[in-house]
Amino acid sequence: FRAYSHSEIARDAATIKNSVVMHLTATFLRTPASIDSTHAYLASAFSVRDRLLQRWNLTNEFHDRIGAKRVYYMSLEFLVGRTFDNALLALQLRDEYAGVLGDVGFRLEDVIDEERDAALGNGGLGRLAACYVDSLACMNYPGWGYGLRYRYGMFQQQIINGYQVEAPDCWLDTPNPWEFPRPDVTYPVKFYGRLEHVPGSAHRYRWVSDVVYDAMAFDMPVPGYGTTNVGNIRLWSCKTNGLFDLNKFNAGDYAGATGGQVAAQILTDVLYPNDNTNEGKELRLRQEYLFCSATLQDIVARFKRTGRPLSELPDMAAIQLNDTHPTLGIPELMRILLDDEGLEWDEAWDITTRTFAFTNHTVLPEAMEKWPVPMMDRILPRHMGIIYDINLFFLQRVEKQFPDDRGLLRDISIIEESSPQQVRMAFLACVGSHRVNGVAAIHSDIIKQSIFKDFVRVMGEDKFVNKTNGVAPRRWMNECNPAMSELITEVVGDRSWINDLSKVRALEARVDDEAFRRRWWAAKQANKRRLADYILATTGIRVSPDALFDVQAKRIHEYKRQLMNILSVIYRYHRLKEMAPAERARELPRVVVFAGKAAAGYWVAKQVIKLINAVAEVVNADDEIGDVLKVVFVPDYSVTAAEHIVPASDISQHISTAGTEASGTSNMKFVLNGGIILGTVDGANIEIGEEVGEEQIFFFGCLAHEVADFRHYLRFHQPKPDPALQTAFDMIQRGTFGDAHIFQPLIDSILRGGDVYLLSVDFPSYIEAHKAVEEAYRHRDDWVTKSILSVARMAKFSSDRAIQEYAEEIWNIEPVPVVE
Ligand code: 26W
Repeated sequence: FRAYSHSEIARDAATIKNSVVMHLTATFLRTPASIDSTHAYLASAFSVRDRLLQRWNLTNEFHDRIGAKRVYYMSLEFLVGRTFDNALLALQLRDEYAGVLGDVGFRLEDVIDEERDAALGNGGLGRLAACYVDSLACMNYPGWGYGLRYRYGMFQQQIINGYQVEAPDCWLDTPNPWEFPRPDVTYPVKFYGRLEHVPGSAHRYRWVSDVVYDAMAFDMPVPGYGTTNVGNIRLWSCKTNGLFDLNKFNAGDYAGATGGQVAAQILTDVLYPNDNTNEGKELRLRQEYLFCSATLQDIVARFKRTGRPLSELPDMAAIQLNDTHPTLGIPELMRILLDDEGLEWDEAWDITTRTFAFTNHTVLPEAMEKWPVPMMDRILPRHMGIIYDINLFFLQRVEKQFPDDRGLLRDISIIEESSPQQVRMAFLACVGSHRVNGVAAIHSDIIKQSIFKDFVRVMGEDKFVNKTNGVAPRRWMNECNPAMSELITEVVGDRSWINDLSKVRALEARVDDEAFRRRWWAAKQANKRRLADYILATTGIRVSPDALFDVQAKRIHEYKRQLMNILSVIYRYHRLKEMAPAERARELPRVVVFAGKAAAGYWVAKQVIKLINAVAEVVNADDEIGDVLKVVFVPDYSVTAAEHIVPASDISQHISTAGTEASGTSNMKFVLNGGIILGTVDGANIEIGEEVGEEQIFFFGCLAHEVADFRHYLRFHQPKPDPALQTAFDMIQRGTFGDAHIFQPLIDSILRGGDVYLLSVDFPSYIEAHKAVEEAYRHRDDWVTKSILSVARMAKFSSDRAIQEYAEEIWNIEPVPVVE
């Protein structure tokens, strides 16, 4: 028993080898003679998982024993990626496993490549959730993530004939060593039905329904680097053991017999692949409710085991809502407290608002979640009633504060008076939380002036705070960039910087050390060669590692302006074609890398992918151009792909229209890996510029406060493209990249669609900024200085800093290192 109840982990080669062979034979029915790469991975992963388990139990028993307050990070998305390498590094077992695997003829890198990403997220919001649980674990904060265990994660992107084609991500077809099924942790979740008022009570109802699904827990351990602490993400899967209809089966209706089960399983079958667009689909609402109900039942059950009175729930639990997607947690907690626990409204509401806090991640109007009242009333009649009451009491309060302001009541109401009426989830989240935060300084200001303007008047400014995003240095430096990490470790003197990023400041002292600078450059070159290999393997395109690597990797969206990027590439191609060969030979060779997925139903975004691939095909085949310009679309962008791409960039583009990108997090990752940003004055770019210094970042474009006027002007006037932009249009329209008419809608979005994202406005300064980048890159010495100084000054953007701010200013929780 002792082996599984203490934090010490066996590290000697013999014990590791034994445990790997044990899993190979006993878990996978293979022998050392019949081992392949897949089973080398599975057996090693299971052996590492045993070691994690041991600490998982210690951690959670310890937190229970000391009665620690926990934070629960509720998110419909956790974009974790791979776990094996991350766990090896966290447990400091990487060399040991490399040795054992080497003995049986496998390279650790190849074995690592056998793992499939856990791609349970779309992009920024989902990856942020994964970085945050990583930080919680590393910093010894008691806390769990809660989410859904989708059977199909983010779709796989294939590029066929230049177009994106989606294929399902069947990530669970192979055994998943990183989850623990918990059939004993299963909760019933109701849908539809009717209400019965409980006589003699004011706010108590019985909700009667035949449609009851089961949500079953799966736990994913989150390895804490260099600490005993192991975090957890608890994911719910929907099942329905009760719903197999034996009567129908006996009558020969086999499809009917399993119909109920199928209807339930659908709830956790797929991740909605939308980033920033709310589709308003009924299945999504049911998904969200299944998630919220199971999570709140679990949190309340755990709290009740402490024996404390419910009034103390906010002293034991803080719940963070990752955008509005889990907002039904608010009326669900109210339902539990009122109907199941018999509390009075005021006490239940006080407990609820002191428990919840809410993060907003976007200001795009099309992303705002709204649910039609009739739909909500049908699926969740009790919650609709609770929301009406929440709104009633809230509006009564507003009315008292601002008598006779009908406009204000209409604008601030949780129920939008449209037909049909809609529940505004952001407003519900705001009313039901004690703190609302944005994810970068500019974004937190913007939400106070736009979507939550009226709430600032009513509830005061202090409720609205900023928590600038951060990223985990474990994955986004130490794991993905070993070459640079070794250099940092050497300068710092040890590996302590991985859990305390403030230590990277020490790099500044080495910025003039010639030998060090050469090794810094060499590390970047090595990463570029590795990416060049990856590009060759995934696209068949050969690129030179000596070129400038210019990267834009993120979801494809009009506001992120990949279109502006590819139009500038077209213009560059035109200029190169106009040059004499001798002049062309003096140009700075450049590899322009794109990567990213478009939502399956987002037609314009998919046309942009087609345009990028069409341009790539022509440019890359042009012998006159050769290595001076290469264009690459790396397919199937993922966390793992990012781990190849991010460390290899010289310049990365974060070029959203000012005021549209809430924060961005890949901007932080690229700079933490010694890359320089070409970006707009938007999101976290601004704070990155403040930290690293204006010399180290290339800004261009209009400012957020200028956007409204430009948009207004462009609603009534056709934009006048500058000569460079016109040149790019002309080339497309001449058919240089194939059928011109398929790209005309993209041009029209600028010329006839009001140019909502202001490409025509920013294009000239964008081209100028590219020239400045080129000029700077030619001065290699200055460039290396920029790169080193940037990394040295990026400590703020560790997710550890972000989590500490949340812990101290919102959650009121403390780190508690596990003591045996
Ligand atoms: C309901 C449909 C839907 C799905 C996802 C709406 C909105 C979303 C997310 C909020 C989109 C998202 O990932 N937002 C990104 O969040 C990151 C983490 O805070 C920010 O860095 C990005 O700027 C923001 O776009």
